[in-house]
Amino acid sequence: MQNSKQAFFATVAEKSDGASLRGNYSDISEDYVVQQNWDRYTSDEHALWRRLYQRQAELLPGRACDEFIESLNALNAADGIPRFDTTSEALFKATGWRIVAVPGLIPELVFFTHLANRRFPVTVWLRNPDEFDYIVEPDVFHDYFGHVPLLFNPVFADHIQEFGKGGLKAMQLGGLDQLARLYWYTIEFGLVQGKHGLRAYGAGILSSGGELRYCLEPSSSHHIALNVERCMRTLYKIDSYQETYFVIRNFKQLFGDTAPDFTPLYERLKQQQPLPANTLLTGETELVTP
Ligand code: HBI
Ligand code: FE
Repeated sequence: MQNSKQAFFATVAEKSDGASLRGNYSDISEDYVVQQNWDRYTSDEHALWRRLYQRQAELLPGRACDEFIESLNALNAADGIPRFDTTSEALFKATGWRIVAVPGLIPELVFFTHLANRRFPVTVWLRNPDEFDYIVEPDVFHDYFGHVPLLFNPVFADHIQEFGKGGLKAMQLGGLDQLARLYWYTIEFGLVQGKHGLRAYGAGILSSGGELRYCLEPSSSHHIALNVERCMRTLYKIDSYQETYFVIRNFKQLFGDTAPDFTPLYERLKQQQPLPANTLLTGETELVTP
């Protein structure tokens, strides 16, 4: 599955018209930034946003980390698709980040360059009603509801910028596959130790009705402490719940663990077979027991 994801992004890079993707990539600029055109959203789209928001908001207590819930509430984004420029003003004051509107998935190089410059790409289109429970490509609900709130947290915001810089480096070192796994298992599907138990901080979980329930329940999925090298070896599937969840103690750990130069790590990983998504290695302790 990992290669199909890589091929998928390579397709975006090759076909700049992005014909295979939902968004409108015609006459796209170098940085893939477009206008949000907020006035073009229909009342049906705002109503669908409200339904998506309401469904997730009811699930957050006891499942999402405190930092996410606090930031989300401050965004007042429940009533309809938010205006990115209004959010950007508040976000810039909080942590120096801005939102940039994009037509959908964009090539790695462009994506990481935005992150390295404290610009978070947010897709402008909203899913169809029949995609209420699952969507393959990130839409505005996944990107805004899932990713934007934690950009108000200073430690997390610094981490995402470092991640962007790390992505550019990984592309030079041939470590993109490994770094994409780290991104997947932390920024998209990561869990953190909360005061009262494990909590979700990954955007892919927080924007998913099903996985936000599933990820904390005892199941056949593993819940193990994050080890960056182990995580970078672990394959993932893009169309099912995670078979392994990696758990951090706090955002400082995430920032600290990803600060070192990964060059030697990429070299070691190139010599090793990737691990299937459902691997549990000897010595690894399950943090959620049935
Ligand atoms: N483009 N718009 C957008 N959003 C993403 O999350 C994204 C992307 N392009 C590349 C990419 N993610 C991956 O390289 C990362 O998930 C590692
Ligand atoms: Fe995402």
